[in-house]
Amino acid sequence: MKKEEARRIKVAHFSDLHFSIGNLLEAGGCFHHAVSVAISEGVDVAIISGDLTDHKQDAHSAALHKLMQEIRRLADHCPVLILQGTFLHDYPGMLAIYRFAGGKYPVETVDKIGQVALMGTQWRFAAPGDSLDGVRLLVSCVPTVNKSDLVSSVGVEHVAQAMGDVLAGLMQGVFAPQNLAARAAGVPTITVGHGTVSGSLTEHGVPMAGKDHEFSLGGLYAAQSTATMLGHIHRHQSWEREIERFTQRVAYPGSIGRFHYGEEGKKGFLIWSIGPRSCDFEFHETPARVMVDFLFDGKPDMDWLEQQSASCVGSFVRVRYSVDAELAATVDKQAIEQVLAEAAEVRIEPKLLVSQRQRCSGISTLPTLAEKVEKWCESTENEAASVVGRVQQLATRDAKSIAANLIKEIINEAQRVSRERRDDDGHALDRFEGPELGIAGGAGLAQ
Ligand SMILES: [Mn+2]
Repeated sequence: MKKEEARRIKVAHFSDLHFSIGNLLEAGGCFHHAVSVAISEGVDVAIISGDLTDHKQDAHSAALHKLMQEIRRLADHCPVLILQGTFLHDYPGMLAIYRFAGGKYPVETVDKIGQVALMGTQWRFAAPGDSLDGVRLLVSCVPTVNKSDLVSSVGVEHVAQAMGDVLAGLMQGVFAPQNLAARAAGVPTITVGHGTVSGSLTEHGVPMAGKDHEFSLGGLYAAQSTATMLGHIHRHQSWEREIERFTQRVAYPGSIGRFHYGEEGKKGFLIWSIGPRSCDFEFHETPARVMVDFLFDGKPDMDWLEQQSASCVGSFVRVRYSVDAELAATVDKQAIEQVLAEAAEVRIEPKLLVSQRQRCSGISTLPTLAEKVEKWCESTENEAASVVGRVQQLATRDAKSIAANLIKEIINEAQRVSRERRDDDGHALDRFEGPELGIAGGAGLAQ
């Protein structure tokens, strides 16, 4: 047990920083806070599991400058390991520049599958079967894998499945033997990956079902590392398994800040404590912005919005509503902004419902209303015989006489049906009269 305690290592795990000019305040503030906490907690190592930037950044971008400053602060405190995230975010080749952040300790970047060992305070790439002498920590890395490499070998239709199989095979076949050796030698082990675990939940609460994802929990556990640190999904979540006093944990810290409306849950990062046979982590919340979503089915209810305004001070508020296109102009967007004037941002997103119209060519050239209605009936599959008559009634008679006429029609129809049944069945349906239809007083209206 003493040996286990002696070999424990404290690791800060950050992910999905998404630095960009648009995200600068959020990413900058949250990551600065996280780095400060990690330093004051005295972590031995820092790992960033991908998506450091939101997209390709110019070398002189203020966002990249701020990110490099924070990596430098980390590297002045401990060794740093950075994993390739989604290519759209960590643009191919961008990772290499983080090594030049400077600092007392090395910053290593990994964009290929493989293992990295921490010797003292230096990172070394490790091959299967390498000696574990002097190794403080063994990290198996599964960065974003280029799917196009797989397409050529297995064909497009098998790529999704093949990806999972290839990675699971890799973890079990290549990483596991070295991790088991490390466990026997008392060396803590980590797997770092960027991708989706089947069955995980997105930040919007959507379960990622199916098998076309990079990772399965079983595949990750099969790597036999103690801690599995993941990036890609922006919602914090974790899993654990204990077999024969060997505890494995898998966790996403989630994104460092809140970058989109509708993202649920707290934002933060993890500080792990990892031994050769067990691990644990603590979630540390970052001061991510508060984003509020209001959704109206129809025009926004201004009185209700006014009641909410006090709780929206300093928040990012999105107001969404769906109205008929004809009514769009009647929604006063300025009034919404005024009601929520103390919010940090108000985003108004109308959804216009466009009514479906069917063309009825030639209708405008017909001389009389009756003919127009008849044409309309044809193209909308209505019964012209009854509709045209009704339209003529509308034009020539008053409401009371139209109603009386209708009631008379209904009674006549009911009596006709009743007579027919009597003829058919040979006996009377004695209660099938006017009053049964709820129009007892109707006769009084008849002319
Ligand atoms: Mn991401």
